[in-house]
Amino acid sequence: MEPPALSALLWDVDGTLAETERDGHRVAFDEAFASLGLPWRWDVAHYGVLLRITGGLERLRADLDGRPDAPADPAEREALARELHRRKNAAYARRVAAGAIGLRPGVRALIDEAEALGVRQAIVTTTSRDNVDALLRRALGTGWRQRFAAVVCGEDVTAKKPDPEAYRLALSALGVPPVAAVAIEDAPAGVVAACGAGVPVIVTRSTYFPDDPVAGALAVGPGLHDRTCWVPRPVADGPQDRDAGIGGRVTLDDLVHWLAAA
Ligand code: XBP
Repeated sequence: MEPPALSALLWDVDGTLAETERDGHRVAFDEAFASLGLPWRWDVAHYGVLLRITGGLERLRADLDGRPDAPADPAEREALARELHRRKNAAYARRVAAGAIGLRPGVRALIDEAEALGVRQAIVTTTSRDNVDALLRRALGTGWRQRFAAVVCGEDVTAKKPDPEAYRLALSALGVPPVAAVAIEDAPAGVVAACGAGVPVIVTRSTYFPDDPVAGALAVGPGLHDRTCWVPRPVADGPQDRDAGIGGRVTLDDLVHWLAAA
């Protein structure tokens, strides 16, 4: 039987391309609070709870709603949330440009392999466009945008993940049916979004979502750099690229086999 065609890879950003949350966005939110003289800080554990809300602005709104020392007037509270978010994104971009956050191991190799084999790629994220640009400019160089056929960000959608809108937009920009694509995600909201658009999805576990239920995923594993511990197991040993683990890295072939098995 012919293996299923894989025409597109759809990449989530935060947690999947890079571990951006704990030492990137979280710290940048704290910088934004401090820059306005606010005493609020989001520690590592509290940020994990807040991360269940997708979108940094939405996260700020939810936090401010529960703070007795936040402005009571809704318009004032909204203006403060927007100013904090603007400052947070600027602080995040500075951190990333300074080299604080790199791609997760195995990511670069799969991007390169997909490109070499003519598999089109898209970014599908609920984060802001400037944050994606800061991260990928630093990781892939100034020409990073040419490597992706579509880049769907938080500004492009009316509803963020877990809503499937971002995935639907990417599919229509690429002109591929959902079953010819594979999404790579780390968080339950992203898996729900991909599944909602009918896109098969694999999960690379991340710091903040180490064992959350991800029903409907094709395969789940610790990262793209190491084929050991994936469920289901990849078929054969993978290539030993520079940053690969002992079992070799996850390849496009693995994705095709997982698709076929589904
Ligand atoms: C992750 C998010 C984002 C970031 C913060 O998106 O939910 O909100 O945490 O970025 P994804 P912004 O996993 O889809 O990449 O402040 O720009 O929203």
